[in-house]
Amino acid sequence: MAGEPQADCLFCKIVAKEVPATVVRETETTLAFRDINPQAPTHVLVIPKVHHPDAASLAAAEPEIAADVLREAGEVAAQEQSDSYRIVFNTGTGAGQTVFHAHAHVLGGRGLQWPPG
Ligand code: DGP
Repeated sequence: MAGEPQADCLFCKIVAKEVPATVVRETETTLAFRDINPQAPTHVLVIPKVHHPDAASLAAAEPEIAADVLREAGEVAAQEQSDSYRIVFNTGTGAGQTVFHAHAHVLGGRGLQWPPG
C-alpha cells in the first residue's frame, strides 16, 4: 500500500534504524542524514518517513509531508549555515535516481554551477 514501508528499500531501513546513518535532523514525518557519497561540503538527504518512490508521487499522495520535506531542507541549510544552497530531486534512472524512496538532496558549502550536468 502507498506509504507503507518496503522490505527492499534502503531508506525505509534507515528510517527503521536497521541501517545506520549520520542523522542531522528528525521530525515526526521526516529524517535528514548525510549522504554517504557527498558531492559538496554540505550534502544531506531529507526523506519522508513514509515510502513513496519519488518526490512527485509523494506530493500527489501526501502533500503535507512533501511540504515538510521542503521545509526541513531549508532547516538543514540553515543549520549548516549555507545561505546559498540547492535542493535536488533526481527522478528516474536517466536523471541519476538510484534509490526509489523520495528524497531531497540539500547541497551547499561551495559554489554551484548552472546548468547542472
Ligand atoms: P539518488 O541518486 O538521487 O537516488 O540519491 C541517492 C543517494 O543516496 C546517493 O547520493 C547516495 C546516497 N546513499 C546511497 N546509499 C546510502 C547509504 O547507505 N547511506 C547514506 N547515508 N546515503 C546513501
